[in-house]
Amino acid sequence: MSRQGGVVEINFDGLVGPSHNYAGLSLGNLAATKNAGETSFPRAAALQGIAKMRGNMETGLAQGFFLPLPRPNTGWLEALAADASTDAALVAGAWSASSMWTANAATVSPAGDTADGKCHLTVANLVTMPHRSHEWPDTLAQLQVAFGNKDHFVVHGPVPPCFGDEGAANHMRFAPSHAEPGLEVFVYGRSGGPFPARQHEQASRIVARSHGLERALFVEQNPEAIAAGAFHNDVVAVANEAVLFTHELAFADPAATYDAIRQACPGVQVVEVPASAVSLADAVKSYLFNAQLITPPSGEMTLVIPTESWETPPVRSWLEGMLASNGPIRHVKPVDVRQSMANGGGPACLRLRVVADPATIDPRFMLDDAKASLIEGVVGQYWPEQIDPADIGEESLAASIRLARGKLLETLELEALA
Ligand code: SUG
Repeated sequence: MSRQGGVVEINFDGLVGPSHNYAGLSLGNLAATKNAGETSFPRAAALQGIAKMRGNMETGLAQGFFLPLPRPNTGWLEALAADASTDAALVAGAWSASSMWTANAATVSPAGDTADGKCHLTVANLVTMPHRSHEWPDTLAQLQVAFGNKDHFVVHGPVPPCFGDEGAANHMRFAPSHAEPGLEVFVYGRSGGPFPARQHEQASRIVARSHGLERALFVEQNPEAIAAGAFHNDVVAVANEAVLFTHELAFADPAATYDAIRQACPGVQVVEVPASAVSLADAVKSYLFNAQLITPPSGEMTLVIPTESWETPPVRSWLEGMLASNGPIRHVKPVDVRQSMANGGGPACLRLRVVADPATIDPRFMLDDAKASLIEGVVGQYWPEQIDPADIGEESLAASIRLARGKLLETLELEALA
């Protein structure tokens, strides 16, 4: 499908913010917990993310981006009556750059799937994790600008807070091709052993109803997968057009899930990785399924995986076998997003998919080579090189983080979102 004109899939990546750090705030996210207290490298993190976007643009895909949110969020800390003397974790939460994982920004239903023929977006409330629960107001403000064209988009506020909603990370879409009407599959959790099930069934149903979906399915995540560290379904499964790439243990009832998908969307092919080839532990550690499964204009479906997957021997041998077979996934492309990976965010976490005509989106949120270079320039000059978790809360660092974001907004002519 051509990049110019018409309805295509656009990946909106989160630019990694200048406060990127390893505070270990996400219970159930094994990488984030393991790396708690490590020194982070915000500048390198942001450049890795931009390099990933450039790689996808080179294959001919349309690319957009979202801005980092204002951090530290002092208004949130004031509302909680918290400071470093009372609760260091809340202070770290106010500094978190977690909005970079835009798969959690919103749930998106393309125009072809909805009753009113418009593309609907619901900002995710992210209520399960305190450090993520204050993202939505600023994310919503951004969505309202980027998708402000009311002839084509409807932007919804969050699902009421008693129901946890994590956005597109627990949502898949199947269609013969992106521009055609599709089936939307919402994956919710009921229990996750020692870890929280972040996506609630009611939240999924509320989103589906308010988007006016013609075809929707609701399926349960395997509690064993959540307990193994798959805090979002996109850690164990990914869909693209008529292909589901999934771990055998992703869903509570895999056979019934595949059948229901195939029944509602005939022609779907399931590429299932058995636990005997890649254990759940290796799937979570390597983030094999947190890949971007993309269809470049060549039509040859490509799996954009984190380097860590390629370096995990059972995963690599499974992928090599897959490539040698005649399956629907024709290419595998490793990318280095190590800074994000160390917080449990792979290539798929870093992007929100929107199926729409790029011409209907505010052009300030669309990326091309020249703009990528401009952003790299601002990152190179203003993003902190490193952050030690002990620096969190320091006023001089806060000032440089604010300055960095301000310079980015100025460069992109998006000061209105200051
Ligand atoms: O919510 N990590 C994020 C990672 C999100 C990944 N997204 C998807 N799977 N779509 C999270 O757990 C770590 C931040 C910290 O611990 O400081 C964090 O928020």
